[in-house]
Amino acid sequence: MALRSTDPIIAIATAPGRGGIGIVRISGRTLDTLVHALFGRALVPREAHYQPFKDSRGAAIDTGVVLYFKGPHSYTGEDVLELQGHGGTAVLRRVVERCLEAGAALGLRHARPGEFTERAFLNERLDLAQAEAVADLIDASSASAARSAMASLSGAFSSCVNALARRTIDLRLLVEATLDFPEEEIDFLRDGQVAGKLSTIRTELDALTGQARQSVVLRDGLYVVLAGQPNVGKSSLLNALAGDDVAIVTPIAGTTRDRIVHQIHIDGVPIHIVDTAGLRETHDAVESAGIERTWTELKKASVILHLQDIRSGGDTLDQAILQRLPTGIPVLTLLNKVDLLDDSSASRPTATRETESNGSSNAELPLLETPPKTDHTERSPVARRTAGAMTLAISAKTGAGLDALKERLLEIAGRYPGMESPWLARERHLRALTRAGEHLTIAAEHIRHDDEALDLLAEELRLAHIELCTITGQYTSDDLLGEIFSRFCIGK
Ligand SMILES: Nc1nc2c(ncn2[C@@H]2O[C@H](COP(=O)(O)OP(=O)(O)OP(=O)(O)O)[C@@H](O)[C@H]2O)c(=O)[nH]1
Ligand SMILES: [Mg+2]
Repeated sequence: MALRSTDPIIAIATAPGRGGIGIVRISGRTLDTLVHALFGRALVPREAHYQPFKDSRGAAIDTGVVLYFKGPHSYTGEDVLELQGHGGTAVLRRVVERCLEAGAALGLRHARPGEFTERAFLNERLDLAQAEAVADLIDASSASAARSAMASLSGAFSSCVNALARRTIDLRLLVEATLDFPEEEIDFLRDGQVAGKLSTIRTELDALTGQARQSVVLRDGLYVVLAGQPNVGKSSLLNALAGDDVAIVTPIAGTTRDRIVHQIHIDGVPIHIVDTAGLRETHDAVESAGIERTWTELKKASVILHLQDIRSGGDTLDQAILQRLPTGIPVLTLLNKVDLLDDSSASRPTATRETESNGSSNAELPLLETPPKTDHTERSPVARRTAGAMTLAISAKTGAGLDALKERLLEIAGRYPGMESPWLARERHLRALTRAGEHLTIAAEHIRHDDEALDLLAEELRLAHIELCTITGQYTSDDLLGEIFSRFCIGK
């Protein structure tokens, strides 16, 4: 892909469909001749010109406002022309066609997705993290995500990364200068200066990584997968959390076959709830295919909700499911249908007759950290799996326990009330920060072991520095750029 081509480019910048205003945007090294061809005169940069947009025979296609920005004082750093007309698909297409015709001699062509922002990056109007924030701002689905994306776009995240990169450079200079005087190496390491500086960088990097991790959850959300035997109420829970009839619910075991994903927000945190086919032995080919998908989804989960029927929870099938769940992913055991508990279990602290009879749908049921001593839960695999495991009694039907469930999900997301990520980071940034941290760990080992490996220490610092630079795009391959910008919408 000719990523760095400098042909002038054009695209409709507004969303497809009908709208009050539609904007066609053009960017190129120099657009003065195109301006002349289109409007028969020069346009004063940064002034609004009310203009007819005419076809080649002089007939009006539309009338609107034209803005001309001379590079480098523009979004892309090149000359940028914006034609703001009426927001109809056909009229905007005609404007684009007319511009392509008038700009044919210049080589004007349709822009690829993200190509305007890519040019802004290549012309150093934005660094890479800021360019990514443009897409994140457009994609932000909650007010807090939009605020954080805006902070990243204005450079808040980049400046944290740059500050860290500068400190790393200082340390590299110190270490590399000493490389020239090998006899002083050991003293140099022993005087603690390097260790001190390294540990300061480490502390800052860890803080930044923690914030980035928080921010990735804010941006990408939690991937919460519902799993359990057929008929335990997975689809009912999805519907209850979504507040909508998203999935089909029937008393027939094996209702859900395909995976169903629905996004909700809890306290501004996006949560993707994934409903899956119930897990059991089956000879039905379609159901088996569904069950295969369930296991695939479970591997991708950030949290697994293991649903069980509270009346039979923890039976051998539940145990077998629990054994097969992927390790390293937090599992919440949900004992569903608490509304169906009969009188004999009225001693349960979590589900009483009153809860059901007064119809309260938001009755708060406490977390069952210690399983109550009843037949139902003695068999349930409460807290047998991991230290992080938790059990909660809920009713997808009445809504009991769902507030506690939401709270728990927010805790797992690492979020507490009022907390907001100061900027928006992506998984890519988090990976780079983590890798930088790994290089610093190895660097610290070299110092600690006093192994005269100053050159190895220098190399680890260099690698950590490069990782930081990939975030802002100072060291970035064309492949990565292609991948990042291709995910933008056209016209941005
Ligand atoms: N009383 C009561 N019934 C429930 C509750 N949750 C689900 N049900 C009923 O249980 C039956 C099965 O519910 P589903 O939500 O379809 O169960 P599922 O786990 O998605 O089942 P499959 O898709 O077959 O795996 C339906 O008749 C629901 O109305 C609950 O909390 N209380
Ligand atoms: Mg279902």
